[in-house]
Amino acid sequence: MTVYLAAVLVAVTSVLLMPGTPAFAVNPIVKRFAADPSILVSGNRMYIYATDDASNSGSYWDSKAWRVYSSTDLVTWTDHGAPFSIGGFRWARQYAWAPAAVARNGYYYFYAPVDRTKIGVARSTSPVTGFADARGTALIEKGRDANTGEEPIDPAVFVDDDGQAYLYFGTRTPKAVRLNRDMISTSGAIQNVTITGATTYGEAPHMHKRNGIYYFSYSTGWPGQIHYATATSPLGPFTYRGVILDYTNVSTNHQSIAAYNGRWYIAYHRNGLPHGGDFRRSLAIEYLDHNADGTIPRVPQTSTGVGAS
Ligand code: FUB
Repeated sequence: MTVYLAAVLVAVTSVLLMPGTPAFAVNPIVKRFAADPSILVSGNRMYIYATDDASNSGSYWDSKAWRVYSSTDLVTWTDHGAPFSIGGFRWARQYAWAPAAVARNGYYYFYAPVDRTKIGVARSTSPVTGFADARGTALIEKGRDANTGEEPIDPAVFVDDDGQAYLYFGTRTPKAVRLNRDMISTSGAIQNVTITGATTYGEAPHMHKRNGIYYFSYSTGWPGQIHYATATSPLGPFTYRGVILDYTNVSTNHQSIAAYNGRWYIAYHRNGLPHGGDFRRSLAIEYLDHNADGTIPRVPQTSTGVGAS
């Protein structure tokens, strides 16, 4: 090694090891364009399922595959590639949009909106590969099912402590329906989720529960903030409580909230890589706190992210 190279190495190492200084920017968490994060915690890992913006045309959200990443320290992320693609649903053609995943019954279930009109479900014994269409038909389909709303997209799955699972989805009017224990069929009617207060619902529904309170979060529109509303039941009615995340620097906003190793986190997307934009978004993650009264303070959008300081 030359003297010059050795000097550079020493300088870089001393900066990285400076106490109290973030070792590096964690956000965006991966260097490939991806969006619409959905967190799944399984075993000792956090998985993030995402829309693959790197393989779209750059002028629309028209990619045909999804992406999955995982980490144990939330700093170093493994790219597991595409867990599933549109071709896995023989009845779907295009638009691999915001997915969601859940572990249950010894399987991983992957819920995915396609064609802007349907939500399908695939199943695997692995969280990152081997997913196959679990039904052969859409789980939710506009035109077939009553009350899907104009655009049944953005699935979010929540399993309550009593074992009852719920699927949330929808644009402009939030929708919810019970899932059977098999996680691949619905039970009862699709309901509207009602939220009272000074808020608007756009898309990106998400549910988390803490201390018996049901937190329904969502994007307000295009562009959107992430708002949240609370209830004492998973189907509401919900009362608007406030802003979790402000507008980002892209036209959409989409969040996922989960607890991991004793802390709460929010994953979302924004323009964070060179040549990024509305259709070339990047994944970010931040800490999310709950105040003593159960309210959620607004989350700052950082470059340092979590775990690195
Ligand atoms: O990625 C396509 C769409 O953009 C998602 O379905 C919405 O949530 C918005 O983020």
